[in-house]
Amino acid sequence: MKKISVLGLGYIGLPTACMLANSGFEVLGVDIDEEVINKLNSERLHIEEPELERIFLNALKNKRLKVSLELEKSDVFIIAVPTPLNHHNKADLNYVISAANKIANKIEKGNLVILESTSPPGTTRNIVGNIITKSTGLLAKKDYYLAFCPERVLPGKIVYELENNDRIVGGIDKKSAEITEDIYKKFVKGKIFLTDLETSEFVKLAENTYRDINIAFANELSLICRDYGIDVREVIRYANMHPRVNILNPGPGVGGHCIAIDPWFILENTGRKDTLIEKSRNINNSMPYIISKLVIEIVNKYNKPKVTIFGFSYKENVGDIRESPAIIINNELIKKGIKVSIYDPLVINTKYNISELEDSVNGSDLILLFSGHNAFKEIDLILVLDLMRNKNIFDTRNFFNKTTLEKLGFNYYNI
Ligand code: SAJ
Repeated sequence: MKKISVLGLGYIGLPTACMLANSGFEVLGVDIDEEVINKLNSERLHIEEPELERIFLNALKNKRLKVSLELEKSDVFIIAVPTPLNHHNKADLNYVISAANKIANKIEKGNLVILESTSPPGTTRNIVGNIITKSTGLLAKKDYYLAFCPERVLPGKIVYELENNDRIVGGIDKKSAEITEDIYKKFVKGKIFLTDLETSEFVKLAENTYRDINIAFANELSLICRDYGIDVREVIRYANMHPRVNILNPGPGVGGHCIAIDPWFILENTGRKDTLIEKSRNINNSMPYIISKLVIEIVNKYNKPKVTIFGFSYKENVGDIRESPAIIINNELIKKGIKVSIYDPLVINTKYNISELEDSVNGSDLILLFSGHNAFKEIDLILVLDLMRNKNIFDTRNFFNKTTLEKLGFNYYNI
């Protein structure tokens, strides 16, 4: 039986560690955050994700999963740490570097090192590989195996997609890719494709960049449709009936720690200027400012206006507010002296002004629907209408039915 260490117990590392443990491996999960380790050791999760608790408790019950602040000798090391964006739109690889150094202290001949964290092309070979060689003298290919195996799972469906999505494995050589495949195929029901390191790193970035550009196109269409007085949602709905057209949805901006970041990683080592990728990023980044401006235009006519944001997370049905464009909207409105209250039952432990439903809408002049959580379908809109001072609703996701809301007495706005 192989011993696998997973470095980084966040949204990807923890579910992956649980999956591996439930597939029969002896797994050590390692994290630098003492609070995370303490929580997990007392059988509590530090992140919310459907099905995660079930597989975590199962892994503990089977006594296959241990978590610790300290890394141990292992047959396989999987790096699943964050790769955030720095202020110059470059990858901050400090967590990867630190994980590689830890592995360098424990690695032995014949071990396998896998990077899962989304990274600019070349990171596995030039950062992880070089750190290990420099500090141990061990050479990838000759003395140990090295691979990149990107996660491709959707927050909100991580456990399901970990099991069911196809995987792309890049190896420094064929053998590295093959032994990585042997591990993942223990729990992955999708297909596993083998390629080289840089191709697999690039594939991951290309996927998220494709989505970002598609959303930017939808957002640009929404602005152009405004000029014409046409409903962009209807345009997209009809256009998508064409068998080779699939336009995504316009919205109040692209958030999260993947799609808003990865397009920059593609550009990182190229020096290319004036790219479609960068322009798309800029269009998506401009959306929360455009929405803020439209909202300000509506509420500015009121004395001491108040706006209520419904849904603060970066997208529907998750509690994650990392890179949420709602934060920008919140700040822009506050800058203009507008009072903002937030209703989001999924967001916990935040410094932002989150209230219960009734408090959040009491005396409000406008509801801004930012993320369309399923739970909002149950809201008693008549009660809400009653509590509001002015009955405006700005629906950035086409979440509500316009006719229904207008019949109830709302002034309905969208992008
Ligand atoms: N969004 C729109 N319009 C759309 C779809 C999304 O404005 O039509 C916005 C969302 O509201 C959100 C942002 O884009 O703010 C990103 O949401 P998402 O659901 O598109 O993606 P993520 O960031 O939650 O997950 C993505 C996924 N990548 C792809 O679908 C290609 C996931 O499979 C990746 O594993 C994940 O990034 C990751 O970790 O890289």
